[in-house]
Amino acid sequence: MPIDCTCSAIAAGEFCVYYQPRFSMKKRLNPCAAEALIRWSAQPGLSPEMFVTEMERNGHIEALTMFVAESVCQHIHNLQSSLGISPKIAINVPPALLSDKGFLARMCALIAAYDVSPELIEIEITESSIAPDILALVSSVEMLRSAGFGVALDDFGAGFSGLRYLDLIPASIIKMDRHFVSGLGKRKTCDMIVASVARMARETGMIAVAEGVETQAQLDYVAALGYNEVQGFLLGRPMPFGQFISFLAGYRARHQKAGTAQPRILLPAGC
Ligand code: G
Ligand code: MN
Repeated sequence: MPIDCTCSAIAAGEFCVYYQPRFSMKKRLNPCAAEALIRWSAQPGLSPEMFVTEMERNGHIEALTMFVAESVCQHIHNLQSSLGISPKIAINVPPALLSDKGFLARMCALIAAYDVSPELIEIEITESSIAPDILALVSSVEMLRSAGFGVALDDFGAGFSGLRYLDLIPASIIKMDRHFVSGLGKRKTCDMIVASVARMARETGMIAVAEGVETQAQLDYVAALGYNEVQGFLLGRPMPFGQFISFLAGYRARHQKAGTAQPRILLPAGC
């Protein structure tokens, strides 16, 4: 890659974090969480897939991930103090970094510095690269869960992990890859896979999230299968933090006007 994907670009403030909301099926599609997504503001033409892959290769992914984690903690702190809102936010972490013993300590130091509860942070295990040591990964996930963090199997069904991860890793959330969601009603295999994952999640007590929901038909389909939450362009695109604040504030204003009950995570008592 001709562009210099290194820590100096992070230090120069060239990156920012966008947020894509996730919605609860049970609670009339209330926003219940969001995924933090890195964007290279100084290189808008470069897709995150391209530079994240390059940084996983050149060893700068740890710095990038910790930049996202710190931004997320800062933003949660900001939302708590300015709006009284405590959103649950997911961070994408490659398995090699997650397996590193120091990762948990760094996450604990960050949440302590910004006074953020671990229950508000969800670690998504990405499937873009293979786990170098599955047992080390399992042990890291166990420690993260014991410390109170949520852990998600991201892009489930795509990439490197699949059923072996499901068997071994004590995750709390499973995110059905958007490839299979996009094939719903079109390909029998997608219908079967998306249905089986809903069932596996239910039977193992995991939260099932359908990713990449772009149409009402897909939303209806995953709702009928019992998915707990949805994420996708139909309901919300990734947005900069400023817009995310307005989205949450606007949602709260509409909600209060309607005089309905307070939703679960975003609007704690007293807001
Ligand atoms: O792999 P992961 O699920 O973390 O990827 C998130 C990426 O998926 C983001 O870049 C986001 O823009 C993209 N994305 C989110 N929702 C949708 C969707 O409904 N359709 C498509 N095609 N992409 C989506
Ligand atoms: Mn993800």
